[in-house]
Amino acid sequence: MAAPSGSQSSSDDLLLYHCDGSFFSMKVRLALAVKGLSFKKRTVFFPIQENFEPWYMRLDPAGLVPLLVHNGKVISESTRIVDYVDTVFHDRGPRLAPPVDTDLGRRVRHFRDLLDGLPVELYSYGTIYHPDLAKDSSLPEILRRKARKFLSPSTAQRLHDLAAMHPDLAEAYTRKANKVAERTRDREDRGLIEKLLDELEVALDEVEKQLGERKKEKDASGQQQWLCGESFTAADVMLSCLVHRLKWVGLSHRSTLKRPLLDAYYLQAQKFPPFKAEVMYTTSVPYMFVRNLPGLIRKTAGPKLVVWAAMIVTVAAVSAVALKY
Ligand SMILES: N[C@@H](CCC(=O)N[C@@H](CS)C(=O)NCC(=O)O)C(=O)O
Repeated sequence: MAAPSGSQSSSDDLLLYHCDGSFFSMKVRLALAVKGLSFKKRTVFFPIQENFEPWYMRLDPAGLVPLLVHNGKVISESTRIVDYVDTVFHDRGPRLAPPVDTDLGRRVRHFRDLLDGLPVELYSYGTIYHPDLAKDSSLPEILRRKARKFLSPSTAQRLHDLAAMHPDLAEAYTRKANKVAERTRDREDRGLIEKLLDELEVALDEVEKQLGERKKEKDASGQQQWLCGESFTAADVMLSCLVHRLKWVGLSHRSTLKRPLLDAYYLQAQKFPPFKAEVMYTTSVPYMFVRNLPGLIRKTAGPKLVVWAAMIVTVAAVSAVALKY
């Protein structure tokens, strides 16, 4: 989609390396959609640890998604990406991070910092390692198993092997191997996860209080409100994705079930078209399965297998139709 006239930058050259179910990827997809920017997506397949491949580590030595490439410029870190597109495409869509010399801007900055500082990854993996901390998780057991494997000692070993095979990336691989080992320790530490969940609740209590202010404004003006005001901002990018993630991993009893305004906020987000498209659908398990399977087969078994599979499905479909009539 070409930028409308008057726009200084075209979004045509935006390429997002992402993964459907990744929390930080969904933040960026949502921000891009709210800004109304068109972008190409390239899935980085976690089940086969594609983010460890040398071509990807050369793009991002941390080996993480999301990663945005705009006109050849590589930007990592979800919050930086959101700020980047908000600044470069300041004339497209709403301002996600309004200037901090306004009340709205200061509020957005405060809540965004508060929520950005939460260790979301440890909530997800903490409940995968300690399933009894979760209730009614929507995460299928197969994904939990995959996630546990992702952090097994064999993963750290694989990274050390890759460091030996690719001397130019040795430092990056070794750093990543150490990080995997450190994260595994944190995730296994039940006491730490429980403490982090208690701290999460303190932050959500502050959010609930702020939503109370918005409710008063809505009652007075009749205008729909988000976390900081009438417009959907960077603070909402983070909050809506966070609440969705907490529900996904079975932590609603620590979040929306205890906080009616947060619950109403989540219902409102679910009706917001960019959220529906880039967060809800893309994290539904059937969608992820159908969308990612062909790419995964192509990557692991080669293009020939995909052609054969397509031919078999076509022949089967034609035969089924022919036999019926
Ligand atoms: N601080 C980074 C975190 C990115 C991150 O942790 N991404 C996860 C997926 S949600 C990832 O790439 N994990 C793969 C790995 O740790 O090897 C951001 O905000 O973008």
